[in-house]
Amino acid sequence: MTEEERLKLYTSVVPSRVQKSVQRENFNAFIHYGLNTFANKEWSDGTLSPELFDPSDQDVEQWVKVLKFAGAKGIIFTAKHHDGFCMWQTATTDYSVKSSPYKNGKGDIMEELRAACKKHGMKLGVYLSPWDRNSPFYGTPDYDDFYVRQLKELLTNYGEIFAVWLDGACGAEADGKAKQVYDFERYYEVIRKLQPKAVISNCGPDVRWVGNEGGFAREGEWCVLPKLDHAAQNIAEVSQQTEDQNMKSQAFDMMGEELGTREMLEKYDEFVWSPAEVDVSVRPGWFYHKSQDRRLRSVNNLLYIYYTSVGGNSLLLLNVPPDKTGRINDADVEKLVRFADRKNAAFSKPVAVDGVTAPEHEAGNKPRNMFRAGFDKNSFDANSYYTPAHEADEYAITMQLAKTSRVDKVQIIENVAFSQRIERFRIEAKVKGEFKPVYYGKTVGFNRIAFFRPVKTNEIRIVIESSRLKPYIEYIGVYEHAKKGSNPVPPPFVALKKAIHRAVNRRFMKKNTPSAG
Ligand code: FUL
Repeated sequence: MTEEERLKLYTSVVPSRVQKSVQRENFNAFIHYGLNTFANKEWSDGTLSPELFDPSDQDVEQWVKVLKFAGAKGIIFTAKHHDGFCMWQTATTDYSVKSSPYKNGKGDIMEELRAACKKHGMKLGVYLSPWDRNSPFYGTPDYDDFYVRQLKELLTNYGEIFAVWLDGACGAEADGKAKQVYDFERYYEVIRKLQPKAVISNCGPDVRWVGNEGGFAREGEWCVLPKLDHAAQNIAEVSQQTEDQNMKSQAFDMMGEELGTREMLEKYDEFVWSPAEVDVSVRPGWFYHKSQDRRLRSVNNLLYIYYTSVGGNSLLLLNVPPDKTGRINDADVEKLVRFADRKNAAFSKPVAVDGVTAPEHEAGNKPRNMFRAGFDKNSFDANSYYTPAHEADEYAITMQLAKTSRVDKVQIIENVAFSQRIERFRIEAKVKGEFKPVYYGKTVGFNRIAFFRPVKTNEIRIVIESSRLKPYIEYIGVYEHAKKGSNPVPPPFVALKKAIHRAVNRRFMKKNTPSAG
């Protein structure tokens, strides 16, 4: 295949309908809540008494209000974590809220959440851990039936579900149980049938785990990736079991710096659309622990995670765990409110663009389309965009601002109905009659927030230095510096932490690579 044929192949890969729906609203909240909360545990072993589940002031509506204020569009709830304790009225096991003192065994947190989400216009998703440390079926051929029964209850009785999050963690061997081989294909089928609009995340075909739980998004993030086994992607141990998969994991390193580059794609012939999701907790743990009340992420850190994930062609799934009262703790509420205030302020001063010059456009798809008034970042409009008439080595788009402003952010959105194309770009600002670079970027995709030190200017130029065939751009937003601190500074040690991640990963790969012969 020629290079051009390959580029045509890559750019023929586009998001599915369900994938588009989460990419437009790409900030969701994660809720880890269950028996662990009451036992001060992260991974309890399935033997804790249901009696422990006894929140003193259960208020699901408070969760929804706080998370909505923070800007989340959906909530993914741990209906069942690894301990097997079910937070809904299930017929599949007694290890559930039914056996707890909460509302005399009549409570159903999933149902309460459904009602609260509906009331406040929040989307609801479920996390149903495949690993179950309580189920007597675990490790036997009957487990899949049991799991599917649970899935069916959750996907039938609680209204529209926007995401099903399949966790890959599994420590069954440590429990002395046989390793369960999950029939993921069967789970996918059930989900597609019962909730056709839901995305299947993590160990699923629609949304890919970014590869770490530390809030690190990649600087260059691609959605077009080689077609690989989704189920294996997150289960490090499982994906290392067979030689075949081992080969794949070497080339396809989940923690690696950049996936989906031309060099990488060259080795493959089949490709899929696979957006990354950054899942991270506001606290050190996924569940609430009182001892961590003073160890929450800083507002700057939360903002940095937001800018680099939501603004880095990734989804963000931010975990906020309720405490033993059944409410989100004041410490977390305060943090989220400050985070939301800073984020809202940061985007409160869009700068109007008066004139734009760009390479000659394809008929109908003029540069003005990128700046149309009233653009709603959350609604997908595949029919309005700018694209040049011809292929070129470089594409420069120059914007004359309505007034000289202190600019500190530019947002760019590619029209992903034409796939993801931009590989490298820079942003320049005209200062004293000359263009000076203020930002160098790699990918754009469904959202790029380019942030930099404020620069006083009346003209901004975006130079696309490399693209997979010509770019299709749906939106460009220029923002004025709103107030001090509205842009985050990279948290300390970010480079060091990334280097550690890479080293750990290299060691892991080395250890798990079968020696020749
Ligand atoms: C991991 C789990 O083991 C953690 O407890 C948490 O649920 C996290 C989101 O995924 O695999």
